[in-house]
Amino acid sequence: MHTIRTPDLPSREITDEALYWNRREWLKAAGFVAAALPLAPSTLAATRGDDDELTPWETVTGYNNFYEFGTGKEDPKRNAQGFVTNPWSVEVSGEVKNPRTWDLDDLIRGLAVEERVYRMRCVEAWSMVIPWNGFRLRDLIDRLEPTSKARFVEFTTLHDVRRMPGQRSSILDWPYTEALRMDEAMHPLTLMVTGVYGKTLPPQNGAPLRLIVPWKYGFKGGKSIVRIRFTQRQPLTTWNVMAPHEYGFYANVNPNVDHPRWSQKKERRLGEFFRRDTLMFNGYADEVASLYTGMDLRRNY
Ligand SMILES: Nc1nc2c(c(=O)[nH]1)N[C@H]1C(S)=C(S)[C@@H](COP(=O)(O)O)O[C@H]1N2
Ligand SMILES: [Mo]
Repeated sequence: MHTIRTPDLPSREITDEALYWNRREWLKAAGFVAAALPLAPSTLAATRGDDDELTPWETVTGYNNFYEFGTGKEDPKRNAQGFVTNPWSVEVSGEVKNPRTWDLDDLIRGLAVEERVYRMRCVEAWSMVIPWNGFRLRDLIDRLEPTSKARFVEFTTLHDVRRMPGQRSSILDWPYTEALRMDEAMHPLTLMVTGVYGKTLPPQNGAPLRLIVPWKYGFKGGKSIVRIRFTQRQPLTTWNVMAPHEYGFYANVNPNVDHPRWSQKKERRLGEFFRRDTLMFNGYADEVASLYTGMDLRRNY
């Protein structure tokens, strides 16, 4: 049976970086409108600046944070080779109409898959520009029908020491968890990702299912998700528990609020020499600033 985890198009086999570069030139000329690419039902969302060049595939899939497969940037690529993601179950629990465990393919069947090019900003002050494939989290949430009590949604990564050798170390309190407020989760920019560069998501990037929230630091994007839980109370999240003064629940990209040990004003776009200014909400302020009206972002970092 054909899996629908990634856009299963014949063109995908020939989709490589070069094609993306061409497409980028073409889109520039077309001013992003009518992004009806031959054979591609996806939409290339205009969510990046014109000077944002795509980060090469080798960097996107070779420089990763995924402590379950080691703490070095090159560890996940090596140690996640052969990580089996089929079959894959996702438990949906908490404040939801029908709590149950889903087969991933059933869970996401028929949800509209798109391509979105997002700027990614790690709390470590490096950044990339990545063409993700995925569907809006809000579409999945609509399918799951949370109850009126659901105010947050939590994502839990697989905990399996045999398959994730990094979990032999107690560097983090496994399993890795992340969470969003419901309005953040329902925002149209919030993506559940199943692919990158038009290909199935490699394990080092969080296969088969991971979260991407482009206006937040990268650590909010939990990988290899096995549980989605809706809650009334704000869930505990891995980095926040680990180092509460350094990593908050919100983790919005904010050049005005430094990490206690380093500045967040600038970032190094991988592949570039000069550092860039980091933008408020990673450049997505027009779309997301209203989510935080009235909140003190120095306290809610
Ligand atoms: N389960 C899990 N998810 C994780 C991490 C992790 O260590 N474990 N690292 C986070 C951090 S800090 C970043 S910057 C992004 C990196 O995603 P990428 O390697 O696909 O670029 O994944 C996030 N998701
Ligand atoms: Mo990160």
